[in-house]
Amino acid sequence: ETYSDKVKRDERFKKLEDSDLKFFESVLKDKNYLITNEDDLDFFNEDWMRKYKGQSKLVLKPKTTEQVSEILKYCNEKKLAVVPQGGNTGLVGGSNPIFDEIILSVANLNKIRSFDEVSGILKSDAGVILENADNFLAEKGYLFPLDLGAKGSCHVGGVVATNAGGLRLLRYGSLHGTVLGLEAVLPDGTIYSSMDSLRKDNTGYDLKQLFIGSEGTLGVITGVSILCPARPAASNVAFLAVSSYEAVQKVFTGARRELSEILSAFEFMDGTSQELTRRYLKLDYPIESGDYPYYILIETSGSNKEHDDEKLETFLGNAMEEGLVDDGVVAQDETQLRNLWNWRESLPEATAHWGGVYKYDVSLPLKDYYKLVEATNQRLSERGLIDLDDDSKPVVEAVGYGHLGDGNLHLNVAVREYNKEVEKALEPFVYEWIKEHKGSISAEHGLGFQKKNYIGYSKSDIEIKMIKEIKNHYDPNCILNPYKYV
Ligand code: FAD
Ligand code: 2HG
Ligand code: ZN
Repeated sequence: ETYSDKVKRDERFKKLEDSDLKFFESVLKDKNYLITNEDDLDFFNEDWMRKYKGQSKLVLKPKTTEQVSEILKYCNEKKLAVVPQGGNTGLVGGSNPIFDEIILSVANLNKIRSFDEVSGILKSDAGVILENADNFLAEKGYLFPLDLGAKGSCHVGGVVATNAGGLRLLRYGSLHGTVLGLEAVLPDGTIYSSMDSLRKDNTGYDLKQLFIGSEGTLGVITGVSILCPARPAASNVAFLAVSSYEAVQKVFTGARRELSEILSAFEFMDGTSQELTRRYLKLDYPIESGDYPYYILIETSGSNKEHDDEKLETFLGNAMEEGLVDDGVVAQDETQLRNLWNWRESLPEATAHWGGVYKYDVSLPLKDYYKLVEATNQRLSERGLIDLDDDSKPVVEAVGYGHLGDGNLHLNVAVREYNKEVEKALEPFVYEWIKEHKGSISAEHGLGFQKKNYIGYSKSDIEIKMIKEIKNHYDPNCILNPYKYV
């Protein structure tokens, strides 16, 4: 994408000069912590989907919170725009510059600070990779209360900045509940810290909440304190084929009732998302009889394998008997369990590798959850834009999957190339449809650059005004992540 038709560079921002580079070198004390080489800059300028690309000439990789503070203070005084970046796995173009903003990567803030084995409180630098944090916790018998397909690259700070939801929100809740404290640097260099907060603390405004989901627009998160649950000793995964959306909803209510406290994930996938995954991974369907309109992945996590197995068996037996589930597999060992999760976690790649993808990350009341995929397919068919096997059509497939247990659908329109006609067919149609059905235009990925003009579909004028007031108070020069949703 080019941005010239969407947004203009704000000329209040200063352009980078040699004197600025000299200052940053003096702060970071090592040339390796500044990236200025064109080839190396590419990774930071471009997003995971290769959809958004900026032209930053500088990446800064500080090692300490104090260095972040010195950098921001200077940028604020000089009016140099800055994009905070974590693992760069965000899906809304929020982590990349639009023009020549400086990229402030927290990747070198990568130490676990402490872990309390009694309370389960983990204190970590923001740049620790999620999977590394979870592996550290695994050794102590604990679990990071969030898991997602990008765990090998995304950061603890990045997921907090986006308020990512992921695969087990159903069980462990949102980061708004599990994050106990944060350390963040404000645009003027002030270091805010609530890292020592305990589980309960009703002493005025809960300021950390402002940063959770702020998408790098209010401050740079440098530390996270988070409450971690005990790692479940027993896990089960079942992969089920279902013939109607009506039955999917019944399986969900049944799972909540019968699996109750051991239910830890309830993931939905439509048949066409499976077909794209099959073609992408070049593997057979997990369920040999293949080709059903809907699939569900259910995970249980508990402390007693026998008890969990029995509960799951009874639940699945009942669902089969009632004709809700047509076929299914239950992982028999750790490898099969991992394979079923890998299949599910490959969906974002499977929809993105055809040339491009339009992603819509939506919250909807469950009764309307899948209707959006049907309405989108109908619209693209009416316009003659879609065909799985005809390479002359721009759209490969419009598929739906997501965290049904949280009412979160991922509508993915896989395209052979980014195409204005397809974009016009999709937007604002999708956003209008969501608003009409009382949904949210972003359940978990945020607004970033992609949805900057659409916030009004999910927030009222008063809410938008309050958001702008907070932004203007803490970042009056608007140096942090400009051109994005605020
Ligand atoms: P980045 O992509 O680098 O940044 C994301 C945003 O946060 C940007 O606006 C950036 O400016 C800001 N930011 C990053 N770090 C900081 C910081 N330290 N301080 C201030 N601002 C910061 N999301 C879900 O919610 N659920 C999923 O299940 C899920 N699965 C995914 C699967 C795949 C394969 C991929 C590629 C992405 C997935 N995502 C999912 C998207 C999700 O937003 C990111 O993976 C994650 O939240 C971003 O973390 P990150 O460290 O890569 O942040
Ligand atoms: C997931 O649930 C992620 O896998 C990505 O949130 C969703 O690809 C998407 O649209
Ligand atoms: Zn998701």
